[in-house]
Parts: sequence; C-alpha cells; structure tokens
Amino acid sequence: MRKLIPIVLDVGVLVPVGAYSAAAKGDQPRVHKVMVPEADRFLPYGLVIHVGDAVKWTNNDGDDHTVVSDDMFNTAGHQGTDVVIAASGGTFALRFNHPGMFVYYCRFHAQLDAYGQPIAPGPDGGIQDQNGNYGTPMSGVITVLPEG
Ligand SMILES: [Cu+2]
Repeated sequence: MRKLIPIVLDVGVLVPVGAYSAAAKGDQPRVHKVMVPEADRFLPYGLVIHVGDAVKWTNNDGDDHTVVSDDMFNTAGHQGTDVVIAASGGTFALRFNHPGMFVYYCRFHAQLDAYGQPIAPGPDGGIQDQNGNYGTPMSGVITVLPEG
C-alpha cells in the first residue's frame, strides 16, 4: 500500500472540484456522486452527465479502492487516471470537459487481459463473495453528453 502513494502524487489529478471549476469556467459544476459501499463495487455502476459536470467518488468501505481509467474505451479524457481512494471516507473528484465515455475499474478488485478486455468473472477473475461465488469485476462507466 505504501508503495502506491508516489504514483498518486505523480498523476496530478487530485484537484479539488471547487478550485478546478473556478479555473475552468468561473461557475460551480454540477457534482455527481459515486459511492463505494461496504462492498467491492461502485454505486451507481453507470452515470450519465453533461460536459462541465464533475464526479466525486467517496469510499465508505473499510478497504482502499482505486479509480483507474480504462484507456481502451475512454473517450471522455482523463487517460491514465490511477488514483487510490483511501478506506473509510476517502474522496476523489474529476471534472469532464468533453463528451465521451469514461470507463474505469478498481485495480485491486478487477482485472483486464492483455487486450484491455475485462477478464470474465470466474475462478481467475472477478469478485468472490462470502458464498464463494464470483461476480462482476469492480468497474463503472460515465457517459458524458455534449453540453446543452
Ligand atoms: Cu477496489
């Protein structure tokens, strides 16, 4: 865990939403919320927002999680996003300034293959629940519609 901290500082995307919006437009963006409940998933899985809006992730789980952009399918910018959201209340925000799809996952709890495709849930991938079943890898998608 400690080894990840320098990576977070290097990506330079941990910008407070308020400061970022003031620089970009001078007005406050609409902020949409994604929560990590006490489980390995993003809630909601999918969001539809508009250009200029921001998304704020909050981790309410007892484990650290991450927001990692899936560049193979990411057309809404923020390529290379790779941020740890600390357990028990950590937050992270991004503002989206052009339309497209932001597909993301948690690298602790989801895996992609060599072609950038999610590994199918099963014994070699996905999330194992207390009953031994494997479900969907921890991921989400944000659709950014044009302004207006
Ligand atoms: Cu996770």
